[in-house]
Amino acid sequence: MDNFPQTNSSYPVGGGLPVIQYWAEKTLSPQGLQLWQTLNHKSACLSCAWGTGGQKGGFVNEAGEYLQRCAKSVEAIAAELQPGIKQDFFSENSISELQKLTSQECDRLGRLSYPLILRSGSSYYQRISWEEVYDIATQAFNLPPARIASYSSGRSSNEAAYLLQLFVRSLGSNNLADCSDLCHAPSTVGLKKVFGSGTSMVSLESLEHSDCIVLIGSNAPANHPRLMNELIKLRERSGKIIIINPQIEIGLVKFASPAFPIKSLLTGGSDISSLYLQPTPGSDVALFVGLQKSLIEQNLIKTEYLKSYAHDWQKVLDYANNTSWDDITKTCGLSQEEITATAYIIGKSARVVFAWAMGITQHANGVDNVFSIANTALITGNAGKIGAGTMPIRGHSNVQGFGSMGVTTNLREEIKQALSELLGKPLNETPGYHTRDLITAAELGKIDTLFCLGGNLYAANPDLQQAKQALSQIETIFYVSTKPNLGHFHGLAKKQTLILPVFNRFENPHKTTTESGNNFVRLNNEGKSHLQPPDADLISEIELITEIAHRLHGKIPIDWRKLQDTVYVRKLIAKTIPGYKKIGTIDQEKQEFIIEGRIVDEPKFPTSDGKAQMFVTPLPQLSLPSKETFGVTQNQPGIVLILGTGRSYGQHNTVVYRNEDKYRGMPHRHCILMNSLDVKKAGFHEHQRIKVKGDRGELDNIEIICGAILEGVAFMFYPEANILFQAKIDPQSGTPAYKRVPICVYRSPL
Ligand SMILES: Nc1nc2c(c(=O)[nH]1)N[C@H]1C(S)=C(S)[C@@H](COP(=O)(O)OP(=O)(O)OC[C@H]3O[C@@H](n4cnc5c(=O)[nH]c(N)nc54)[C@H](O)[C@@H]3O)O[C@H]1N2
Ligand SMILES: Nc1nc2c(c(=O)[nH]1)N[C@H]1C(S)=C(S)[C@@H](COP(=O)(O)OP(=O)(O)OC[C@H]3O[C@@H](n4cnc5c(=O)[nH]c(N)nc54)[C@H](O)[C@@H]3O)O[C@H]1N2
Ligand code: SF4
Ligand SMILES: [Mo]
Repeated sequence: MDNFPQTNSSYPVGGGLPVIQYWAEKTLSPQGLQLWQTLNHKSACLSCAWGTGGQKGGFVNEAGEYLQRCAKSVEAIAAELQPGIKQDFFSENSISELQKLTSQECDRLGRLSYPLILRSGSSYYQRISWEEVYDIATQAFNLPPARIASYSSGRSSNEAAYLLQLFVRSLGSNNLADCSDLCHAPSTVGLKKVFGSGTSMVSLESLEHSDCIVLIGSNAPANHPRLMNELIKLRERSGKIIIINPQIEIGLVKFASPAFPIKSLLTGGSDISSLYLQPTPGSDVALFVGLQKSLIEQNLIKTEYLKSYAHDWQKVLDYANNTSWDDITKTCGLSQEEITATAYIIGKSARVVFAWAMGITQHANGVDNVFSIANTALITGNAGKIGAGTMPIRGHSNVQGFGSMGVTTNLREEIKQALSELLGKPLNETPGYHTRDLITAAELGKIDTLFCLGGNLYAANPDLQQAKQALSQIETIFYVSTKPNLGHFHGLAKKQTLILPVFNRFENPHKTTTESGNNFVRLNNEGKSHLQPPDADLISEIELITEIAHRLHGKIPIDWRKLQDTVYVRKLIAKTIPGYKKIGTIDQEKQEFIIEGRIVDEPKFPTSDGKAQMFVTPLPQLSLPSKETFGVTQNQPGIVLILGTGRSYGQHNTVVYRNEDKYRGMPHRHCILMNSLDVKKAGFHEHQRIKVKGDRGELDNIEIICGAILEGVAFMFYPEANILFQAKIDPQSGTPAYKRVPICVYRSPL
């Protein structure tokens, strides 16, 4: 039943040669020695949340397996090891010059190494001292709590995250927007409702016992490369891999991993997909309801399990039974036969893991997508046993830690209680702004001070024009960062914009911790930066947050300066964060650990009565606007398509490292990947330059590339594509539908 789709990529397998070339180039470069030292530093990989490194050494995962760092990790470290930006750079380049830089050019300026300010009326960022920064901060945070907000990205440590939320909450604000609002919020919201915990219930060890993985809306070869080793091992033990993705990602068909060098050399890589399904973007609920219907029809459901361990399962089964095959197949574009064959594999497998990423969450019905996956896991008895369960594949290397530490607008009751005891007062009950609400509030002039702990709030949002306008209504913005990005030059505040340089994970003068997507907490050793005084003047994130807090509150209700020693922060975390008790002794014992209560290997879930709660997931009503809606006439060459935006193989989120994407055959950033039938239908040809229009903006001179993508669907890179559209927002999670954007690809009349 293996089906191996074909692609037009110049690389017939994912991974392989380009990855090895990149390793060789980087590690043999003049920077090579430093790179090797950093790779061996005892700290977690900076890049993705799969998690590698820590106390066992830079190349080891939590199972103790060696050779676990991928080229993405090298890419991230190499960028951090760049020299500091020269003293005179900012006095020689005005803001309008800086605004001409691309994402890649911003990153290549080098490391930020001294504090900068851009005052209204001035055209230049100027160096200032930390004393001046603290003076400005003391004034900027001395305002009504509703007018203060933070945004964060998941690269910083648990300790910094904990202090950030403690500081913001101590001011009386709950406005803790986070990049996870744009990312896995639907997984957190959905899984919490179903199973009582918003994270993966599968550990790496448990994953190694699975005999079937359903991988949905994830481009793991690019974004979580070491997950590919688990997929290869699963195929080697005769397990099945079902891929659900409208686009054929070459590395999901065949992948050459450096962890399996002989196999890669002899066979050119390992087979990944046993079955590759290409549903219409945004239709996964229909596919999963179809799978449920077919499982019922094939008598492959576990009724006794449902009776014992789940609520409302009958409603879910009734809904699947009563939904017609016609509605299901028309919505998702897959045939009944394909769905039946897939249901058979799932139903006959002993231990199935359902894993997903942005193809599931970044939709107007992202939470429903997650519910429909969880329902399918439950009706086949695949939740609450070793080798099975639900596994959201998280993004940034510590994004999950940020959530655990309480950087969220949906704070768990236990944490709320513990924090109010710590702060000696009840927490403010006014709901906080998540990222999209923050943009709206800022646009309405409701925010005066914004503290960004990492990230790129400007370029990560849909509708860049709106983001820029919204940020320009804020009086003061602090960008706490390691390297310059588009946001620093386009997301400017009304009165003053500050860029504050900080050490990264392997440079901090104290130990920190991070949490992987598999719920494993790693300890990061102290390090040293290559950026040294007098040119460089960086501090740690911990020092920055605690010093501002100290200037505002002194020792009330806690001694903020004492918290500059992260041992004390860990003591507070151990006391106030559920499942994190072991962090209290990690300094003495160096014992990294799996967070208590997260891995579920018996069908007793962390809900109030131990049972899972199932939810009916209505089929989405999917439609596309006409050409005329975009102002393009019927007789003009062009076509309306569903655009999915995402990452190339050479970028980390809004930061571009390399222009080309060899695996998809896209030679630069200004390409659109289309199905060749659509290209023909529209009256175009491959490599033609066309216009792409969304509901908010237009990009011109975009090159058409034909690729293995479903008919009617197109793919472009973010953040550039964020100029085009105002995304729909999932009402249950606040996450934008970046993966289903109506666009018109057209050409002006000659
Ligand atoms: N190297 C590198 N690593 C990264 C990142 C990076 O930028 N670079 N970013 C990190 C972060 S923050 C995140 S969140 C993750 C992102 O990791 P991914 O989620 O893997 O990244 P995306 O590029 O958003 O790709 C999502 C996949 O979903 C598919 N898809 C699109 N629409 C649909 C749909 O409707 N249904 C289904 N089933 N599939 C769909 C797309 O074709 C694509 O293959 O990676 C993390 N790791
Ligand atoms: N169209 C479209 N838009 C999207 C997405 C999509 O798929 N399509 N994906 C969304 C997703 S999943 C996410 S997570 C967001 C990403 O949104 P963000 O997390 O906001 O953006 P990043 O590009 O990861 O942020 C990069 C910056 O972080 C800073 N940084 C790096 N390391 C550190 C550190 O250790 N400390 C500090 N303080 N700063 C550091 C650097 O200055 C770097 O420039 O984008 C979202 N936007
Ligand atoms: S898979 Fe992720 S965590 Fe592991 S080395 Fe690669 S980027 Fe780092
Ligand atoms: Mo993300």
